[in-house]
Amino acid sequence: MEKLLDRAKEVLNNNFQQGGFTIPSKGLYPFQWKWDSGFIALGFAHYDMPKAKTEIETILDAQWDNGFIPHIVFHTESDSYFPGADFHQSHLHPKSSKRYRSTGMTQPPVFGFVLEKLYQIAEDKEDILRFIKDQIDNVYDNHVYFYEHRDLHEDGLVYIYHNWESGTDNSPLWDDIWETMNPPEYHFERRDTTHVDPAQRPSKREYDHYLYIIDIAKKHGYDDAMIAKHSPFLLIDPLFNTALSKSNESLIALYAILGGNDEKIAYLQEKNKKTLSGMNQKLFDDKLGVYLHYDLRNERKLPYICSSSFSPLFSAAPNEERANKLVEVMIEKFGGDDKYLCASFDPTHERFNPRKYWRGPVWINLNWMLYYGLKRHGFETIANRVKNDSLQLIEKNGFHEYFDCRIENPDSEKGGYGGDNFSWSAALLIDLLLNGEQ
Ligand code: 9WN
Repeated sequence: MEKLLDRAKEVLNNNFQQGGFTIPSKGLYPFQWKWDSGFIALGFAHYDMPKAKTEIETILDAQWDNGFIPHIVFHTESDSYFPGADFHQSHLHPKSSKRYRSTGMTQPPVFGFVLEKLYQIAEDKEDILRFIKDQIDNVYDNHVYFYEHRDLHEDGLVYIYHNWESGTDNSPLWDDIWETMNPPEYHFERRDTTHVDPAQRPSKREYDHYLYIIDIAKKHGYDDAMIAKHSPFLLIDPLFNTALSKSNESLIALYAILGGNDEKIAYLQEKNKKTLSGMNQKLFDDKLGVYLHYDLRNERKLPYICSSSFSPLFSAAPNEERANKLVEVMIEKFGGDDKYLCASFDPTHERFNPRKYWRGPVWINLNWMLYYGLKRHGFETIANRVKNDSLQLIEKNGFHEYFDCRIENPDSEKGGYGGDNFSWSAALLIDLLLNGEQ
């Protein structure tokens, strides 16, 4: 394990850039991504706290004046990624950053719980508290942004307007949304498929849908209210709301340690209560026994089980009965003896594809959340299985972006897919190895 740890550090160190940020994977993802940078900071925190701080400072420096944090910050002019800054045109929003070009969409709000983890990991508590004091209001402002601009029905549930906001970017769930759309054929040069086997990435037609939603948002200058009116993709995602709730909890805990922030604590407590009851009322499905995605545009639940369906374990949402049910479904459908936990999509479903991006493979960041979530709700044995499966997958295949969940893979020897030397696989392995016992 010592060797694996060294290799993980090497991956992170090599992906760290002069500009004070870390790319997810060379060539494939040459900029700074929002939720990646949170996970990356957790890895650095274990052996190079200054880099962990820099990672967070840099991404928060690109925050907009309305509290929004974009999903990609284009620090450089690299043309190895499409769609880049010229396509996204973040300047169309009047409150966008004047210093950085970015996208006009976001990703799951991880920075609250990332700051709390940094606090737990740090040896010098005074030093890390000074850092947290400097940064925490930016994260708080981001939560206020979500509750003021993305909580359509004021039920504490915030929406996403693009599949790339979910982080689980071409989940088979979105197929149901694509069926409601008919975007034009775009002419563009894909860059991802020059780095990765196209069989492991989304199709050209799927990209047409992705680009079309961005064009609609651009037409409205990335105005939230107009997007909520016009985007064909408007969803409540259990993973996104779980991250928000867990981060609310962490901000409350950190503000309490810092002292003198009663109003902010009261705001977060009130909102968090709503988010948790919203998740239980609107997203939990008694028949399937998991949390589902809710399609706001078409007013329906999407009846599919994916790794995000179990992610509320990471929060306080499930009571004992619901937590038991979640674990039962996870083991029954995703956890057979022939599989590593936890596939990103229901392996018993016809839309499951073990090699393609978010349509089946195991992702280490979801496993990381499930590991801590299972522990939180008292499922030690399964939590340890998720941890060991993650370590084994990396040990066997390297620091890939995603992994085949089949232990005996009939297709090939290879069980690691997508980008290689992938930063969050390395960062979260470091945390699982060094911090996983806490
Ligand atoms: C689009 C960077 C990102 C992750 C996402 C993952 C993938 C991008 C892409 O890579 O998405 O954001 O081009 O496919 O799905 O979760 O943040 O690692």
